[in-house]
Amino acid sequence: DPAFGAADLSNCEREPIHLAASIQPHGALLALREPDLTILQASANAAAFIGAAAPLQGRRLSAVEARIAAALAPLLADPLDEIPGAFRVRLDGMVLDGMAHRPAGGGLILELERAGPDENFAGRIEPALQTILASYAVRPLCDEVARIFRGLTGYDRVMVYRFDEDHHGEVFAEERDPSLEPYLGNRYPDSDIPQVARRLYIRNRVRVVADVYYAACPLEPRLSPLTGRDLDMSLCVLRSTSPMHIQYLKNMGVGATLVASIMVGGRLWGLIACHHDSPRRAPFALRAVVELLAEAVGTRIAALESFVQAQAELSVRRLEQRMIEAISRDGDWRSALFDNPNTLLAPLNATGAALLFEGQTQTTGDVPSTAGLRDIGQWLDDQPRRPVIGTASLGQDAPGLAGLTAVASGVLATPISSTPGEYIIWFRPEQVRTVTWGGDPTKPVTVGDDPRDLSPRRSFAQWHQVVEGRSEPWTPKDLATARMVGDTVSDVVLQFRSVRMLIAE
Ligand code: BLA
Repeated sequence: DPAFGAADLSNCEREPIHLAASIQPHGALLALREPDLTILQASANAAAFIGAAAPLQGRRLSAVEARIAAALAPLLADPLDEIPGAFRVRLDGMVLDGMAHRPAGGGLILELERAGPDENFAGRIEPALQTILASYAVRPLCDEVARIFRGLTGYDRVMVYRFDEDHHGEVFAEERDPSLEPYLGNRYPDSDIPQVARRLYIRNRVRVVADVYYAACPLEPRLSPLTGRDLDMSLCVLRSTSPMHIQYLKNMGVGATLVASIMVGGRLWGLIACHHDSPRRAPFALRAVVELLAEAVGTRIAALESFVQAQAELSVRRLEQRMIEAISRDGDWRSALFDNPNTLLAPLNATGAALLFEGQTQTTGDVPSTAGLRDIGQWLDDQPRRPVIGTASLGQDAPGLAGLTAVASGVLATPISSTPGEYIIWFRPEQVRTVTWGGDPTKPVTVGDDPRDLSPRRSFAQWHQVVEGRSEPWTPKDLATARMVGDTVSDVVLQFRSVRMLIAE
């Protein structure tokens, strides 16, 4: 694996970003031995930062700066493993925020930053929370979040960046200074945020780059005397950011960032990314508010998503009722599926749907030709029989059907009887057809492997390559809804067939 800072485009997925061995220089870091709080490692700027004589290594914190040791002492009874403890301390002519936690590998990490101006955030939290918790759908919620965070943080661009089932990202909401190029709606490949970073962001929910042009300040000595290895900086707020990502930000013209994780049901749903065009610090108090609000956003999204699922269930129940009514009224259930295009399309967020039944096809929305539908029916019959069969890349799974991918890259089918060839099928188009780039699309970008080219423009082009021939992925909820429709229609078909038999006798 590459060492920190030595990754290139081929192996950045495995860069150990938590072993940075250096910090951003707007604060200072001390690694201490417990219980005597002897300083084992210090960032190269630490002595100057707290106004103490160098070297600090080998001395006790209480001897170096008794006021810091006294402020830290009450926290030491806490576990400080996943949740750092915080304190404030007044030294000669400055106020510092301190954060302490116990990293894997032992010892105690103490980070110090200058406290922010005495901003009173309390009055901002309550209305923000109310807006977040009262929002009625995910999109308006995210629009509000971008607005709230821009007002709260003062950064000049705030994006809600949302991940899909395949971990690709989309700028889902944005609030920005009018002079900036919009990124709203743009899509980026999963490789822009390596898995190692995503795993880290589940534990460490708020990150800051105070000045993209910083010179990293090394830990001295580099290796922890406790373990003989690099210090695990996963939970450090001053952790030096991967140079890969820094290059990306520089190419984007960004001067500073503040990013919070949005967690929904234990997974990383997305990020709230705040960018500023010049250096900008996010002091502890602001980060604490950001973390709280991001938590509320995740909670609200979880509630709204289960609400959407409940609505889908309700609409399938209604559909069942309408099919039964249609049988008694028209002697057929099919009209209930097709009298309104939304009946089939909306619950699955599909652009087309088809019913293959007793050798006939009925459709709504954008679907392949009748011949294409029959070929898809044949292909479905050849698959192992399952309650739902889905693909987001038909052309890849069924090369013979590659000609259909413009409207049907995404196919989701559910059998509606035990007879082969009888399905309800939903379609989604190739997603690159549905997404446009906010910049100048006439200037093509070649995706080479030079990290100096990293930028949203390049990544958007890369995303195009990655998702060519693919639709928006079907989510587990889509599969569940499709299955529910399939089960319901199967029941109705059974009843319909036995009623018809009775009448025929
Ligand atoms: C991290 N890359 C990130 C983060 C974002 C992006 C949001 C998280 C930063 C954080 O949470 O603090 C990507 N930022 C974007 C995108 C937009 C944006 C897409 O504003 C679009 C508007 N990055 C690459 C490539 C590699 C890479 C190709 O683009 C590797 C080969 C690496 N990105 C990379 C790494 C991190 C990262 C290593 C982790 C940075 C860290 O926390 O140290």
